[in-house]
Amino acid sequence: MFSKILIANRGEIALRILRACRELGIKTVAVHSTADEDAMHVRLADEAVCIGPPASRDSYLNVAAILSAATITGAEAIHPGYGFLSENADFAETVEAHGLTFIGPTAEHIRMMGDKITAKTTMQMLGVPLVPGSDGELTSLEEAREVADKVGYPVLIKAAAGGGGRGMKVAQTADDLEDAWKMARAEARAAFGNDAVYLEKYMDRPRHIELQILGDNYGNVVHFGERDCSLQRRHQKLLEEAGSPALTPEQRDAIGQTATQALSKMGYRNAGTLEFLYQDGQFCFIEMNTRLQVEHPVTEMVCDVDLVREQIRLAAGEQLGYTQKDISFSGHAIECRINAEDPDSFTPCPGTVAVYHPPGGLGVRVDSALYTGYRVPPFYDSMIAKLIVHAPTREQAIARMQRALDEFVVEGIKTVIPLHRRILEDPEFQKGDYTIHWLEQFTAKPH
Ligand code: MV4
Repeated sequence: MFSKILIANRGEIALRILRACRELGIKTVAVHSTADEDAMHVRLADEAVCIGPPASRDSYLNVAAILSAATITGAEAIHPGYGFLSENADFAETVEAHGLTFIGPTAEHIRMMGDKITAKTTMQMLGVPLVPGSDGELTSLEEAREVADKVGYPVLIKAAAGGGGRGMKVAQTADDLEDAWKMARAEARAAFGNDAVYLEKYMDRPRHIELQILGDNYGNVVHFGERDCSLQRRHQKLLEEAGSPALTPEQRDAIGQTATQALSKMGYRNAGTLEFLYQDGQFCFIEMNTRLQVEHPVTEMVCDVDLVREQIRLAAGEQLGYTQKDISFSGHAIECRINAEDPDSFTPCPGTVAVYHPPGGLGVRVDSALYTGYRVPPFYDSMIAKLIVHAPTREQAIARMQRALDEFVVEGIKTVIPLHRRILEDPEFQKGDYTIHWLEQFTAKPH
């Protein structure tokens, strides 16, 4: 096991990793920008190293500064958290080349999944169901026409280097296809320096369901069930649930078995998430995330597992030590992302937190690096807390979340807490009856 880990991140996820390290008896090194001198992760870590000015590209994305910090402090491993360098294959490779351990998958698997065409081709080969579409990269507009005619309109042209909603163009009919093809390629070239594109049938009202998996270095892979992340706005998730209100335990077992078999054959290591679109009872793989995700706590609550502890153990070369049948699902969990944003316009609202009083009580968890008097800097993501509840049933989880949101006091800055309260009292949400389009329609309605 490692004796010292550097945490290459900030905010609540830096604290989350720090806490797992403490429980494992591992010393921690925080890194921070000059804007984060007063940040909680700096205060709580055993050591802290300033790695640059406020802009992320000069600090939290500064590979040389982070590696220097690891070297001078004698850290043996680096946990990247989410965002920043977490899915940068070159970073993972450089960390390992310096004799340190990257806490995550291999650089090869990160690279493979970063190319959405390779990711899909690999998954298809391993028996994971896909959205109907092109067999790999489209080589010409003529080929795009043939595939689109075969799968039927509307279709999407997606960038191989895209993901998370970037570089997608829809063609409603054959008349739109040439424009979509040209625009998708031009945008992909400009944004990613790679104009490879592929085509998929457009699914009009899917849910976004993702599956959490863990693999050790010896071919053992297990899954921890699904999260329903359909409640999003402009590709920013706002509320997540485990399990999905749309799935039965049998459907979960089936997709879980397909996915774990595939990842075991790949030799996938550490944490990963398979993203699916789910519509009319069908799972269609779209992308894989090779990192710990923001919404991992809902899985932790229903499976009673510490996913960060597991990531560290596995990166240190330990075996999983359990099999799929040892993993059980208990109750229901919901996470509300609390962003420092205007709840109507979604404009970021950085500033000083005048009063911070988080909720508590049975089944309530708050992952946050906030404190009274903290100044939310304007340079980074606006998420300031995650409020997670766990209860025996979804109905009780909703009631518990409503109670916890009522207790939550954040003064001095605007937050999306009022929006969460409106969502939780909505009858359609309460029925679990929503798709990826629901939140955008909900927030457009007057209230
Ligand atoms: C799709 C789709 C409909 N049909 N693919 C957007 C982000 C990227 N992860 C994939 N995305 C989508 N791919 C097909 N064939 C709709 C989306 C999509 C979406 C997916 C997941 C979560 C939120 C979304 C919001 C808009 C569109």
